[in-house]
Amino acid sequence: MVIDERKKYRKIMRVGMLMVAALIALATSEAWANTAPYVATPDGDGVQRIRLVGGSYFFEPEHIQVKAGVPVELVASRERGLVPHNLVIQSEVLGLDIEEELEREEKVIRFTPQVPGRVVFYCGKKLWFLPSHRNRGMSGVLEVVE
Ligand SMILES: [Cu+2]
Repeated sequence: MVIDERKKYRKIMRVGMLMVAALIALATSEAWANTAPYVATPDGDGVQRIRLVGGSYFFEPEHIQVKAGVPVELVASRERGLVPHNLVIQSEVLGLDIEEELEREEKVIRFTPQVPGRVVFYCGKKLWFLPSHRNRGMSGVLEVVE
């Protein structure tokens, strides 16, 4: 009897561990991993201007490539709907500390990355116990090249 209980306990633990592993895999899967980048080309005034739209639960484009040392303007907005979204881009290396609410109206976010590198941008919204928007796929990557 005691042995049966132990077996049952071990089985429950194994299933539990598998579920935790699956959740971790889900949480760390980023959709942009294999996408071709949207390569910004400077406008006439030398600014790399990129229109970025956030929605439930995506960013378009989700992989952006810009040149280091050239000013960037993200013209950011969110799609129609009631769900609030924001844009978070934080990287000490790239000198970026951006956290902006996304509105229906376009908002211009300006910065000039000085060094090459990569940073994941994402929506920082989360409702109650539901998975965060980031974990639901609302993330992308900003790649800064020489
Ligand atoms: Cu969001």
